[in-house]
Order: sequence, then structure tokens, then C-alpha cells
Amino acid sequence: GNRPDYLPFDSNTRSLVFGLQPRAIQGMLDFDFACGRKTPSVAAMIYPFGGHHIQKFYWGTKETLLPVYTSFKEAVAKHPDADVVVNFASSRSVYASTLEVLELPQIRALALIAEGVPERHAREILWRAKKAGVLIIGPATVGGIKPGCFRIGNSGGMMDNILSSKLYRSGSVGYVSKSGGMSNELNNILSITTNGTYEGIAIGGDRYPGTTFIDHLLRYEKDPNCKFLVLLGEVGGVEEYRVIDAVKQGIIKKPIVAWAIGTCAKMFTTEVQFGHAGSMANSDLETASAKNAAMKAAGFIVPDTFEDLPTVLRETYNKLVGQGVIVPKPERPPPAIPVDYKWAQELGMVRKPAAFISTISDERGAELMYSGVKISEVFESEMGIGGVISLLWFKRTLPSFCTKFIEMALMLTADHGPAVSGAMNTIITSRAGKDLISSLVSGLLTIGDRFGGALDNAAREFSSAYDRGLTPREYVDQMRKANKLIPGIGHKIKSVSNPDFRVQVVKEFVLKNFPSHKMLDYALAVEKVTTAKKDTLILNVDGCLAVCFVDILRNSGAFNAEEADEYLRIGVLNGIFTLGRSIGFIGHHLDQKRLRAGLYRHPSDDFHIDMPQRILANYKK
Ligand code: Q5B
Repeated sequence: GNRPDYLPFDSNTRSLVFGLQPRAIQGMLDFDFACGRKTPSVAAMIYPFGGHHIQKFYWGTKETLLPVYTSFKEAVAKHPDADVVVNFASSRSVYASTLEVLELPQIRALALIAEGVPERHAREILWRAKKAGVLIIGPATVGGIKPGCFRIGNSGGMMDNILSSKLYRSGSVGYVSKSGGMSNELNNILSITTNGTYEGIAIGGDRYPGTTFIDHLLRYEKDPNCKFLVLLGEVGGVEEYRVIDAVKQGIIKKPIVAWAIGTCAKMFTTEVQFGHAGSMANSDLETASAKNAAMKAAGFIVPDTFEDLPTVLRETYNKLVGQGVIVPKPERPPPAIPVDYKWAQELGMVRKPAAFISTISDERGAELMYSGVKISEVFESEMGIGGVISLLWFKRTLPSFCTKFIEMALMLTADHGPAVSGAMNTIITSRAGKDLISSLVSGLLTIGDRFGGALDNAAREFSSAYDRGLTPREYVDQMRKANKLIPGIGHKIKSVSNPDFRVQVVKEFVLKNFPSHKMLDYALAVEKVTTAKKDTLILNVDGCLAVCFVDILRNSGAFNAEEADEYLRIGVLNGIFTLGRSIGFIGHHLDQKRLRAGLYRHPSDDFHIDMPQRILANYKK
């Protein structure tokens, strides 16, 4: 851009972020919004895997989209205004991606976040960056922050920290430190003792950082808006002495408050390695105490202890205000940054009505639960599929004669040959080349009042007739008068002389195992009346299963009267046939696929086509 070299970041800075770091990017965008920036400081992301796509972020209360490119080349071509890269690559891939960035003349500054970058790689990056004139911050750093302008990644901490340290607007103090954690501390101290941070850079704790204290302090020296400097050095290395030289030579003239951390090292009898790779004194010169003394001697403002740092910062600031060097600006409150819903929910700050209620299963905990029963217990108890249906359909454990009955119903209804409506549909769909689910669904859609789906109506009609005290004959007559077919009665091929063996099996089981079978008895009495009229008007499989289920609902002791009525009202029994017959339909689909059966076309001579011929004499276009 057109910015002078000492000013790598301003309120128009646009950056490219390498790596998928949605949280860090959201943090950068929230910071931008708090600063009152017009555009987000992140122009795009680069991620070599998963293809070019778009990701959504918040911009204040609204949402904004950021592109993800697979290469830097594409990203710089699309975003010529981006001149900063924040590289979140791991220590393994940071070298290759950084070399790629250093080939791009558009990029003027580069932050390397990765820790554990091999020193050999760090030194080569440093050398190449110098040649390319690119400012490197890091590696092994959180980056840095320029209040009111630009935030590198997670620098400055959480948003509440950013706001309380007033980092949403520019202050007057330029600081440099090694550690990101200490930077947060400095931001806080500066916001209390001065008008705040102008820019803060954490150079990182490695032995070969891309830029060191002096590089940034020289920038701050040149920058007219930075009014005084802070150096937070530490034990180990000699970088502080380069700053001392610059002060001695008069290159740095602005007031500089400084402290080297690690003065406690002298309390140990041997040399101590502090948190950072470079924080160990290899000679007396490298001790924190020696550095503090040398800085003081060179005219730095050095407090007696770290605890006195705020006092000297306040004094220096007040002095500069008194001299008119710093003219404090009126404060403006930052725009409120909305809290992310998830975060607010975790903090217990918000509540929202759930759009859905579910009471039958829960997969959120360690173990899946069906109606409050752990899946391990489902198996330990050997409740079988009948037990699972009891839990998921009826939210209770039914007695074993009921679960056995359910299993029997599923087994009996599993299939009834290829010629029934549903199986035909499945077969034809399968032969038209469709997949298992399409073929299955095509079969299921035939289940209804006439084929397989008569259970719910049969249960309602038989129990209503029974409750109204109608004799079987009165019920049959009433239905005939109303011109209604009796649900659960009649079969296409089964009859008194050709009985449906399935119905026999059900009847035997119920008569033997059910404590009460009033409704089955009633239906059988109705069957006596209908079969006297016509051999095929038997109690069919739908009807038989339905009335036996009413006996379970009403007379097993597992449901109260309201619950029994509720299930009759909402309809649950067609589910039995649907579930059972799905087994058969899937079987028919697989059968056709195995047989490699070709597309079916029904022979035309099977259709009687009767169509009047029309003459379109008066047809107008
Ligand atoms: N009539 C089942 O019809 C069928 C009467 C009736 C009074 C009745 C028919 C019916 C009610 C619905 C029902 C489930 C369509 C059946 C099933 C699963 C299956 C299937 C399989 C499997 C059979 C002839 C004469 C007419 C009618 C009279 C018939 N039903 N009167 N109440 N319910 N039932 N569905 O044979 O005087 O001659 O005009 O709708 O329960 O789907 O295997 O195939 O496992 O897959 O075509 O078992 O009964 O008889 O309609 O020609 O009627 O009897 O009024 O009298 P049909 P239609 P009329 S189980």
C-alpha cells in the first residue's frame, strides 16, 4: 500500500489468513467492528484442502461472507488490497507456506503463529524476509495489536479484555515484548496509567524471531503518532543492548520505559531456563538485572521493581501530557459487540424456547437412550424388537406377552407374496432401475384403507360398535346401511374354505396368552355374520391384529383408559403392518436386483382401452 514502512498496519489494513481458524477470524472481525472499521481486516482465508468455498462470519449483528482459496496466488490476485498475512500453519508446514508468501511482492508483513519452528527454518525465513523487505512477526507468538486498526489473530485476548483495555481506539504508547500473555498485561496497565496502547507487538519467545525489539521500536520512533515507548525485555539474549545502543546514539529519542523480566533468576544457584526458548542467560550480560542496570544507565526510565512499572508509566504519561506532547482525545464508548449465542447460552445469559419437543430418545449423553433406558440395558434385558417398539412407540416397557405379540405381528406381516399391491409396486420400481429406498417407498405408498392399512380403522370401528353395545349383526347392518365396508373384514383370496393361516396363528396365541380378548371375541362374532353372507368376508390379518391390539390397549393393564383412547385416536397400528411389510418389500427389491430383472412394461392387451375420438375442428390457437 501507500503506507510508510514504519506503519505496517492502519485502519484500512486487509489481511489474508492461512489455515482454517474460524474463532480467531471471528475475533479479528469483532475487534474491527469495535474499532469502527468500515471493512473487515480479513479479506480471505487460504486453505489448500477441500476446494474453494465460502465461510460465514458475524459483522456486528449481521453476517458477512469470506472466501477460502486453495492458494496464495489466487488470493492475492483476487484481493490486491491485502498486504498482510497471518499464518496459522503448524510448525511442520509453516516453512513451505511462508516461503510461498515471501515470493508475493504484494505482501508487506507476515505474522507466524506456529510454535516449535526449527531454528534452521526460522533463520532462513528471517534472511529471505529481510531480502524481500517483509516485516516478520514471530514465530511462536500471538502476534500483536494496533488499537483502532488491526488485530493479529488472537492478540489482546477475549473481547471483554479488548474492550476493558480500550483497544478499540488508539492510544499513545508503542510497546514491544516477547510474550503474548505479558502483552495483555501491558495493554491493561497502559489503559489504566496512560491513554493506552498505540501499537503492541509480541515478537515471540524463540531464539531467532523474525523481528526483534529494535525493529519495532525504530518504527515507533519514526511514527509521529506514537508518543512514548515501552520495552518489556527478559532474561536471555542481547537484544536489549541493541536498543541501548540506539538510545545512546540518539537514534531513539522518544522517552522509553523499560523492564527486563527474570530478575528473580539470581535467586537460583544455577542458570534457569524460563518459559521461552531464548530466555536463559548465557553470560552475566544476559541476566535481567544487568539489562535493567544498563538500560537505566543509558537513560531509559527503569522502575526499581516490576511492581513499580505502572507508577513510572503514569509519571511519564502525565509529564508528556503536561508538555503538550500528548493531547488526550475525548473517549468514545465502543459499539456493543453482540455475544455469540452459544457463548451466552453457556454463561446462562440467554434462554430461548425450543422449537421442538422430543420425549422418546436422547443421543446427547455418553450412551444412547430409548425412552430413558440405556441401549446397553436394552440388550442386557433381551427385550427384543418388541421391547424396543414398546419403548419408542408407547414410552413404556410392555409385559412380555405384548412384546411377543408385537414381534409375532411383524413376522406375520413381513410378506405375503409378490402379487399384493405393495410388492408389485416395489418390484416394478426396482425393475425401473430405482434404488432400495425408492422401491421400498413406492411399495409402502400403496398401504391404505384397502391394502394393509385397515388396522387403525378396524380398531376404531370394532371398538366403537362394541362400546355402543351393538350386537354383531346390528353393527354389520349399520355399516351396510351407511354403505361402508367393514375395515378388517374380507380378503381377495382367503376365505372360510381357504383360511388365512396367519390369522389362525394370531388367534391361538391371543386366546392362550392374553388376560382378556373381548375385542377379538366380538370381531369373530362379526365374522360369523359376514361369512354367512359371503365366504370371503373373513376377519382378515389387518382386522385380527387390530382387535387383538385393542385388547392390549384396553385390557393388559399397561395403559389407562385415556391412553388407550388416545392411541386409537392418533392411530398407531398401521405402523405394525408398515414396519413388518417393509421387510418383505426390501426382500422383493433385492430379489429383483439379484435376478437382474429388466425394465417391466405391462402387455398392452391387458388393458381395455376405451377412448372417444375427438375432432379439433374448432380449435383456436
Ligand atoms: N365386501 C380386502 O375385496 C378387500 C367387505 C364387504 C362389507 C367389507 C375388501 C375390503 C376392507 C378393508 C380391509 C385389508 C379389498 C385386507 C390385506 C393384507 C393382505 C392382502 C393380500 C396381505 C377384498 C365383494 C363383495 C361386495 C362387497 C363385499 C367386501 N369387503 N362388505 N365389508 N369389508 N375390506 N383390507 O375381494 O354385494 O358383491 O357388491 O376392502 O380390511 O390387505 O394378501 O392380498 O397380507 O398382503 O375385492 O392380506 O374386503 O371384494 O370389494 O369385490 O367385494 O363383498 O361390498 O359385495 P374383494 P370386493 P357385493 S388384508
